[in-house]
Amino acid sequence: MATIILGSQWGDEGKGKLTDILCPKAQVCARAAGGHNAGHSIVANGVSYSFHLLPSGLVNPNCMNLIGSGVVFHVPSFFKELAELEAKGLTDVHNRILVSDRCQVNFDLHAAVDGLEEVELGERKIGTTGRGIGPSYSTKAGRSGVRVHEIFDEEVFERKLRQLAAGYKKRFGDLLKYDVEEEIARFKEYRPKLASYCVDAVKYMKDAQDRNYKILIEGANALMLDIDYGTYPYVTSSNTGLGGIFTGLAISPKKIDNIIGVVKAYTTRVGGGIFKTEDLGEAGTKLQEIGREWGVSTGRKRRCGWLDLVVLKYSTAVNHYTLLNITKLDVLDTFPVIKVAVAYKDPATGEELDYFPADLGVLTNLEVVYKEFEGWQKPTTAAKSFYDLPKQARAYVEFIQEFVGVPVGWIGTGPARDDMIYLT
Ligand code: 2SA
Ligand code: GDP
Ligand code: MG
Repeated sequence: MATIILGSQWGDEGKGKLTDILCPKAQVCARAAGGHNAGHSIVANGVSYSFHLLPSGLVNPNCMNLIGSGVVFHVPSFFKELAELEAKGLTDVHNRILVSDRCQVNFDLHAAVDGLEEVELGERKIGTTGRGIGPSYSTKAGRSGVRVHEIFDEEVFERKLRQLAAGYKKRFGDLLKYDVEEEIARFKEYRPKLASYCVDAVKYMKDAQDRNYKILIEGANALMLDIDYGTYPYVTSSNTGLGGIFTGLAISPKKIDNIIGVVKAYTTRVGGGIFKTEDLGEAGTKLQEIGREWGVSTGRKRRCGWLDLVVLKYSTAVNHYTLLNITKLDVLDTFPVIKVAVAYKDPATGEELDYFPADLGVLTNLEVVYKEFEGWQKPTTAAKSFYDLPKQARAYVEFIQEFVGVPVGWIGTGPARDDMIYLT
């Protein structure tokens, strides 16, 4: 059977931590989409780990890890991250990681183009991570990309990469600071080192399912950054929602036992784009500081604001969560009043909108309707069960659960592995 973990908001909800917690029950932990733009943090046995391209299941010594076909694969980051994990004492990571040979290769060329496209957008820039994610998925969709298996056909590989670089050179001219021959030379070193990690992931996943392995699928980014369902164009370039899991991993829908939506108890967003509940005042600053809201990959400050239940309901309608993990409840511990968005209102007519519209221009002019909760103003980190939580905190969690219509299975009360209340 397979369990899917998905970000329900704009990312950084704490997917990595839940993946690490559920991993001991799994034989395989797999990523389906995104690339090294992801940033998943785990704090286990006093050690902090950051995952970008690699699945978080690598912390668990008994779990195989797979980078699925839907991921855009940046080879230097792959080796760098493995080396960093080794340096932290995870010495066997090389034996527990596999890469689909159908992955698209994310070249340094793509990162250079990412930067130039952001410059072209000027004030309307997306605020990407600069990791070449958009250009990698663009070349994939444009059918000019290079797949991992092609790395091993030197002639084809070099021809295709030169062609790709020449195309971008035509578009950007001297603005493109990129030397294709240097990148080709680097791949001469990677090629022999990479071979042993590559697998036919369709075959691998079929065998794993035939053997009834427990598979844990770690979503990257989050639904509101999905290329089809997110706040387009301020999104990433993959399907970060449920759909991307199936295209990226060849998993049987019949094998899915749970789809877990990870929900931060407030909201954060990195980069540009609409964020109706963003708080640019004192509350936002306090959430940012207490929640330590800085990007794991780029170190950028995350924008902060209140939980938006209209977003969460929308996210549930797309991803069909069967369970929720509310995270970072402890960050709200000192707030006297906690606000939650329950609808949007047209200030001219008073009409309320209780769904998330496709046309974000419509949303821009609407006001947020908040429900206010009394804060609990007590620490929650030591709570071991739901009933250890202050009654105001329980009311907050129960309201979310009822509003969205999905049971809460876990509540995060701190960054460490042990700071989690189990309700399942
Ligand atoms: P991209 O680089 O093309 O995927 O950027 C497009 C948008 O997607 C957002 N995005 C993210 N948002 C939150 N967290 C992400 N991962 C890192 C983290 C981010 C970091 O965990 O902290 O370190 O800055 C992530 N990756 C992409 C991005 O901000 C753009 O809005
Ligand atoms: P992901 O991208 O969804 O895996 O989330 P990130 O790792 O980017 O960001 C979540 C951050 O919050 C990390 O620094 C985690 O260690 C931390 N974190 C996760 N759960 C909790 C929690 O319940 N409480 C607190 N205080 N921190 C948490
Ligand atoms: Mg993150």
